[in-house]
Order: sequence, then structure tokens, then C-alpha cells
Amino acid sequence: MELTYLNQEILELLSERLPCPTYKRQALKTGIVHIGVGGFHRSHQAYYIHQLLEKHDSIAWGICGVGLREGDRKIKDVLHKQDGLYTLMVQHPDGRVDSQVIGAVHEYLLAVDTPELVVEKLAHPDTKIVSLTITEGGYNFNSSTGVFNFENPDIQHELKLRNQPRTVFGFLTAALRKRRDAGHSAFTVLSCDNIQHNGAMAKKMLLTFARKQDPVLGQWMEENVSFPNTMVDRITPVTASTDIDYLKDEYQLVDEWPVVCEPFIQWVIEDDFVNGRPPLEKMGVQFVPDVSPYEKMKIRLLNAGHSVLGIPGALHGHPTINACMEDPVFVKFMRQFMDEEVTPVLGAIEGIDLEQYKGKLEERFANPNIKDAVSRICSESAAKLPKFLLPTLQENLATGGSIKHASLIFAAWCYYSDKGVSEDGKPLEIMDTMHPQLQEAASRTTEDPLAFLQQTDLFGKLVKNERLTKSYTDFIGRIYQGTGIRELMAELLEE
Ligand code: CS2
Repeated sequence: MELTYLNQEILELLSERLPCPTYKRQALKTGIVHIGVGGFHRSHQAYYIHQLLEKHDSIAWGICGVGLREGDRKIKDVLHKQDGLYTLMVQHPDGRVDSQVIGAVHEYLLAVDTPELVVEKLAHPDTKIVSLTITEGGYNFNSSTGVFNFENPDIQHELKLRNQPRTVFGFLTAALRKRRDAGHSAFTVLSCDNIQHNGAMAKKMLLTFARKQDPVLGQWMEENVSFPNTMVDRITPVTASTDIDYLKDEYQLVDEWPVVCEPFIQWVIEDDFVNGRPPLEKMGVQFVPDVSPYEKMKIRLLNAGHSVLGIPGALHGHPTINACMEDPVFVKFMRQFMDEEVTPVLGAIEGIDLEQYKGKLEERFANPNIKDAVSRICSESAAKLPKFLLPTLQENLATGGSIKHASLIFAAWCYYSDKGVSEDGKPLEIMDTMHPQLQEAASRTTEDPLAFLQQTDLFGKLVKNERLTKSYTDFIGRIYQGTGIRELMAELLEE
């Protein structure tokens, strides 16, 4: 059979081979503008909206994707070529793959090309929600102080030239100014990043910026925009060329950028929308008055659990999270970290059986068909670890709880940043905006074992805590003397 290129025109033909959107995509209005369309947005929020459009008459809730960076050009090109369509491939542990074409993203704008169109779209009265996956690092604050970074040259530029936005803060503020001046309602800002209190964080950062740029507008925004907190969850590895080949072989379909994900999906949202919202509860989304316990549980167990496997995994030479889960030392180490260091600081969470939750995480991480590369997990660790792991360590320091797993991970991260190769001699694929700083600090470890911990922008005053520095330097000593990370993990399990 001839190969079919994914686009709107071939949907009818293609629907004989795999499920395709049946709703009228041409009739969709943009109710949601989403900033930061990556794999995760496409496997999670866009999937929920797609389901809603399939099952209910909800044409008001189409999604316009927006990319803010030059690096988003590839997704723009692919989505434009494919009319916003892409295939979602759900990988079950038994090898089954459920593929379907998702149609919820019906427009895409690249801000570096057409900034004025982005502002217009955000300011359009049909736009009711602006959702964000701009990553943990995208909120522009100092990790240890939490203070907004006004030194960022793009922010400086936006403070001077209001009509030339570059960052998410500049764009949202410019659009909200237009909405206010035109007498339209504001929109809801829906953060979908893995940050505890992500809505409150988005609010604090956006309002800090807006007040500085235009105090009167800042006040209007405070009164008119809402920022619900959310907990989002679906493991979505980086798409591999084998995934693209699979669709060609199986369905004779050419999709240049499909998305692969696990079967599990969860979204918990605080029901605080200033300008309406889609009835996502019909799709299984949970609306709750307070999302804090859920987000804390997810970030401290799942996201931190990932890093607790990923950093030593990369050093030891395990390529993926599921490979780590085939190694009994890694499995036990992670579970012990969850049981002894995280569970005590989480306390009881109403309606949640934590034992069951942790068991389910082990199952999800072990899914052999997800093949989530440790390089993805370790990417941007400088933005992730202060959010995922550090708070647990700090709370245990305060209560006298166990800190050994976390201190070993920080020592391993130092060695990882310093050496740049795995223990089996292969170069590590390190993707971290802060890598030059991390490597510089780590490279001084042999002269000063605490050099890495002295990065106050990441660790605050942690280096002053003697219990931590003792545990950390013991591990540093052993690692730098050549003891393998897996051996250290195994020893720790014996204690
Ligand atoms: C991962 C997350 O980036 C990471 O380190 O832990 O991307 C994780 O897969 C998602 O949050 C799952 O919901």
C-alpha cells in the first residue's frame, strides 16, 4: 500500500485504518491558547480535549498552540504541514499499542515569527484559558530565593518596550492590556508544569512582572485573572525514529512527529476559572478545592523517584527508566527512598492509599515499552531537583528524618556533572541550561568536597547544615575514590 501523509484531507481514508477525529475541526473556535506544545501537552491536555470534542458538542474549546522560542520551529513546521494533527501511541506493558489521531490542536503560532498574531490570539474574546507547559525553569525565578529574575535581558527589553513581548510574561501582560482596554473579560492562566503550587507560582511571577511594567494593569490583573493550581500526570518519553517507522509499517502512515505515552493519565485541577471552562469532569478530570496534597505527592514521589533512578542510572550505564527497574538494587533503593524519606514528610493524604500509589508507580516505571531515556529524566536537573528532591531533604533535616538516599543522589549529581561520562566510559548526554555552572562547581570537588553544594542559587544555605555535609562528603569521598554508584546504593540498602 502507498504511504499516506498525515493531514486533514486524508482523515476519512485514514479512519479505515486507525481512529481519527470525527468532529468538524474546521468549525472549532480557539477557547484555549497553549504555550509550550511538547510531547506532554499533546499526550495529556490535548488528548483530554480531543476526547471531549469526540464525545460532546464542545466546538468552543479548540486549542491554538504557541511556541515562544526559535527551538519551537520544528514543531511549528510539522504541525503546519499536518494541519495540527498527530498520532498518539499509547504503549501498554504487554506490548499492545493503541494508536489514534488527535485533532484538538487546530492552530499553531510561532511567536518569534508573528508576535503580533500571538498577542491578538491571546486577546481574542473567544480565548478563555491560557494554559502553560513552559517547564520548571520557565518561571524565571531564582531557585533558592524564589525571587523573580529582573536581570533576564528579555525581561529588561519587555519592561522598556511593552509592545515587543518576548517571554510568556510579556505576552500575557500585553494581551491582558488589550483585553482590559477593549472591555473584554480576562482569561484563566492554567499552569501545567511540575511545580508545587504551580498556579500560585505563575501568579506570583506574572504579577511581579506586570506591576513593574504597568502598576495599574498589574492591579487589574490581580483582580481579574485566576490561576488554578493543577496536578498533571502522564509519562511521555521523547519520540524515537522507531516510533515513526512503526506507523509507516503498521498503517502506511507518515507522521513526522507522533507522541508516545503510557496508558496512565491523571489531571487534578482547582475549580477556579474566571471565564468558563470545558466540562472536563466528563472525561475523568478531577476538580477539587485544593490540589496541594495531590501535587505534593506526585512531585515528591513520581518526579523525584524518576531523578532518584535517572541520575545513578545514567552514571551506571542504564539507558532507560525501565532498564533501571530491571535492576533489583535500583528498585529497592527507589522504594526505600519513597518509604523512608518521602512518605514521612507527606503525611496522610485524604482519599489516597499511598502504598497503592507507590506500587502503581513501580509498575508504571517498569513498563518495558515506554523506554523513557534517563537523558530525558536528567535533562534540566538544575531546575528539577530543587523542586522535586530538595524540599524533602530540607524537611527531613528539620525533623531529624533520614537523608541518606537524597544525599547520595546529590553526590552522584555532582560526579555526573563533573565527569560527563558514565562508569562504563560512555559520554553522558547532558542537557541542562545550567551545565557550565554545574560543571565548574563540580570540577572543584577534589580541592573542596563541598564546592558543588556551595551553589547557593540552587541549594541556599544547605551547605551550612552539618548533618547533611557529613553524609554528602562521605559519599563524595567514596565516589571520587572509584566506588561504583550501584555498589554504594547496595551498601546503603544493607544498613
Ligand atoms: C519527569 C516528568 O521530567 C521529568 O523528570 O519526571 O516529565 C514525568 O515523566 C511527568 O511529570 C509524568 O507526569
